[in-house]
Amino acid sequence: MSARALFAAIVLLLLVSAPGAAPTQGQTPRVVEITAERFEFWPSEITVAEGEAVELRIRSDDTMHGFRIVGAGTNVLVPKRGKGYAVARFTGSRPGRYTFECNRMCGAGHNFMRGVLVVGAAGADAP
Ligand SMILES: [Cu+2]
Repeated sequence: MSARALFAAIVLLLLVSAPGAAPTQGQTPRVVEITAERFEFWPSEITVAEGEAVELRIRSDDTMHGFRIVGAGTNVLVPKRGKGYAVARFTGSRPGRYTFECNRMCGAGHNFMRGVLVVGAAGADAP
């Protein structure tokens, strides 16, 4: 292996392994405020561009709730009203629909308390 090829391999390794060292397009995450209230999230549909990073700030308007993005490994506890908010970060790595839901029993309508993160393809405006 030539020195140049070795160097290229090392650079590639560094690029691949550095966690969060190169945020997409170098932007800070867009902040999205979400309100949780029996038995819904508002807004219940959030559009994220492909590759875009968002910081979700979830505030409760009543009791404690949970916030889980299905399949994304995101799971936070939303404190009750007046006690601040929960923060969840999400990056729209690939286009699709990602369901989020309350995962802390909060009453009769708990199972219906959900919403969706819609990741649109780059350059396309989601409806
Ligand atoms: Cu709930």
